Amino acid sequence: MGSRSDWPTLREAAETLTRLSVPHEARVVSAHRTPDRLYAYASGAAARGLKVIIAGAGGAAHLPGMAASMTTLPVLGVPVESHTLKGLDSLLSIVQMPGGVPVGTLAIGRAGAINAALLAASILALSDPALAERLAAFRAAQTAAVPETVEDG
Ligand code: RP5
Repeated sequence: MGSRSDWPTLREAAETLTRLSVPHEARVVSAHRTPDRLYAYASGAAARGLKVIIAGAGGAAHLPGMAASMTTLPVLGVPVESHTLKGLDSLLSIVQMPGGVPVGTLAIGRAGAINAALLAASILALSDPALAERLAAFRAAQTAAVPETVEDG
């Protein structure tokens, strides 16, 4: 994430990965305040064994795109809701990548963070049958938890 202030949003991704028993790490890496850290993190990610990067940032959210420019790992971008523009700035900063350097962009805020984790799990599950089973169980439990009427639950 681009700042510790992004953690309330990105924590949703971390918690979702924990629920699915997907090993992960959380780091603060700012495209603007810590560019050298960003370079080291993104360019070294594959060699460290990372498989997917979830990059969340707000405002002038250059973190996901810059990370994607330095790795061919899948990069999933989460637009953090900004106070001034409600995350529309973050969304547009992340989604409008030039052709050739992809960032899979999720929804603004909590839903985007959760879905980034689920999408990362789906990618990893392609080569991890046990994770695929856990993911299917997660979705089945989610479906079962939806009440059919407003009186239920
Ligand atoms: C972005 O600026 C961060 O991703 C964060 O969403 C936003 C504000 O950062 P702080 O000023 O709260 O550290 O780089």
